Amino acid sequence: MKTLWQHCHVASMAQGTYSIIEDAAIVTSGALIEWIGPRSEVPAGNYAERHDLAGAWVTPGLIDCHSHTVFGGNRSGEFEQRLQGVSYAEIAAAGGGIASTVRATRAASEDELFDSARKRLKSLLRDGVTSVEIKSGYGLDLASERKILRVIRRLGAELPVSVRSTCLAAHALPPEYAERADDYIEHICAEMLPALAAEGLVDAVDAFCEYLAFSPEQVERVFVAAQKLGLPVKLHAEQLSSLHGSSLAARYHALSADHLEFMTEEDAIAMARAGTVAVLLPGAFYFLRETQLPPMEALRKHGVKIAVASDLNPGTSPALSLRLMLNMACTCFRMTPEEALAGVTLHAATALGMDKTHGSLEAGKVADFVAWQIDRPADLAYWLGGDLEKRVVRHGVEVDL
Ligand code: DI6
Ligand code: FE
Repeated sequence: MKTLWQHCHVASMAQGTYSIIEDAAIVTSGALIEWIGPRSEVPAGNYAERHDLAGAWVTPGLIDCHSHTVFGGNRSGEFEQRLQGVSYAEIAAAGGGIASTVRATRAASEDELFDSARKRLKSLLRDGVTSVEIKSGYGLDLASERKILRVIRRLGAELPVSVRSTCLAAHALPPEYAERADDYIEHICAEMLPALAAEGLVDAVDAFCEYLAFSPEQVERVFVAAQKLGLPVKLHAEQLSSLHGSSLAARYHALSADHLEFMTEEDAIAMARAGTVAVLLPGAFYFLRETQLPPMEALRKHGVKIAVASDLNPGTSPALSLRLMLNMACTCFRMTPEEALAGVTLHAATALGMDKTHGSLEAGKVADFVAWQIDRPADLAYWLGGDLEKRVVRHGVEVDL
């Protein structure tokens, strides 16, 4: 069934630039874009449906390529503590931080986790998100990681969004393994990853490379195990210190290295060579009041693709709007609105290994797009959150938000 969408302008984001088509039209056939171009050149045809987009600006559906949407509890109490001057590291050392979310997540039922995550995910969807990556990592034992990953799969099955699931078992050291980080890494590699992968619950494998999490040597063992299972890797790297996790990620041809405030120019060169995407997370930067900026000039100079994501998590980025992250990427990191939009469309798709089918509006790609009632594409990064008037189309069908 062919559908014609017209009376719009398009920022197709092909090649990661606006690639504007004024007075455009889009022909979809089932879930795919069959044709896109100036309205004056629309192929003649028998269209089953015609939609008037009322002068909207059409962009690809937004892609949030880094989130921890599934967790128990929340940490607004720690937010208050931090405002009294207690640091994130001090809270973590006192048993709070990730450990407190792990306790709440282990205690929650699968249905409870689903219900709370569903609400957060719906908030992202109402902001124009049509694809999202969600990580496990608040379970830290086989049964609890499985529970989270099953919830992630269920979110993708029940909500109008394409969901990629990432196993982040190497997020933090669970209490049962206190002082035995190497044993926990061994458990991840020998038991958890093979079991979870065999159950079809894992699309990629992530780890947290940081002095308060896992060393580059430990991360490398996780990468080797992931690659044996044929799973792509990604990494939380250089968020709080410079351990060159991003260079390690590049050596393993990681899809992405994420955070990166403390990365060096050498890391950027390695990532550019490997095609590893730099995923910047301005919500965490803002929420932690970080002052070290990611090296934007080095990333640009060496041609590293830059994505932007919510990092939606209870500790460092309780971000329920991806568009707000666009504004923060521009305001905090001095990205241009065009770079930021590429960061939540084409480059985000690359960070998830789905750029052949998603992330830009081109014939042959999946028909995931948003028709925004805005004056210019830069408006998406300009307004601070809020609910912009829009129509969302996923797989060629209008979504009811
Ligand atoms: N980096 C982060 O910012 C989050 N995880 C990570 O590896 C923090 C997660 C949390 O504090 O709950
Ligand atoms: Fe994260």
